[in-house]
Amino acid sequence: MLQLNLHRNIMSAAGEKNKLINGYKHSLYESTFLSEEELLKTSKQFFDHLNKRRSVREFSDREVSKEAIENIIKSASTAPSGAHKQPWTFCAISNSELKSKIREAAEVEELENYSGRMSESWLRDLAPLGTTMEKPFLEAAPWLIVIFKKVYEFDETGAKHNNYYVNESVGIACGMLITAIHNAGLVTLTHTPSPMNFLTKVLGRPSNERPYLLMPVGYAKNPAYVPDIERKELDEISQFYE
Ligand code: IYR
Repeated sequence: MLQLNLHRNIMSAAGEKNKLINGYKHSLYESTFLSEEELLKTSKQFFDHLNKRRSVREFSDREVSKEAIENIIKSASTAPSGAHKQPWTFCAISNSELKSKIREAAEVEELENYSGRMSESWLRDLAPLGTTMEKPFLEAAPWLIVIFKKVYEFDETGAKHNNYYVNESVGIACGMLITAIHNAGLVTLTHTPSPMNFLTKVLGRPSNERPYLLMPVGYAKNPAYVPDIERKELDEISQFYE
């Protein structure tokens, strides 16, 4: 079997659209080869663009179309995942009643968090960001996206199969979601009401899904203010081994 496939690989000359590798169909990767000049230009432009992203807590009531949200979710779902299981569900909510229910339940948990569950040093660390137990953005933003991680899947017989590297996979997808939101000229913040099991209930999610993050999405209020904070310098966040 293996030999046969090796033979096939040799037979399929470089550049063919499709070929079998170990018996599995593979297709040609369409790579973009940039000149060094283009590489530096595009990587710098992308950094400058992403460096403008901020977590914004004040939203405009301007609507955002469902189609834009769909494109953003599709972008996030291009993320790599353990064994390509894509262990995520993005729940997009524009329904006002549901948003109010979510706000109400989130604030119940946040009241506990801010009045005892979080340590003094945690509260001190959050003080410059101005976060409180009040979460008006959960009603003000036109959309809430709640990301669920799928810890396991059911097969056709109903048997459970665990997914792999679920936190890593969903974390990467959320990073890409944030990037897509920013790229669309919209804003978000990562809201982590804790514990957030109430989201499973409010949204009627199945037993194999666990809430992972909640992101309000919309246009920033005009004007909106964000904390005056700095990002770490390259030499603080990287180490090169050449
Ligand atoms: N989950 C709370 C507290 C909170 C925690 C961290 I770490 C933040 O960076 C911001 C907030 C909240 O969402 O308010």
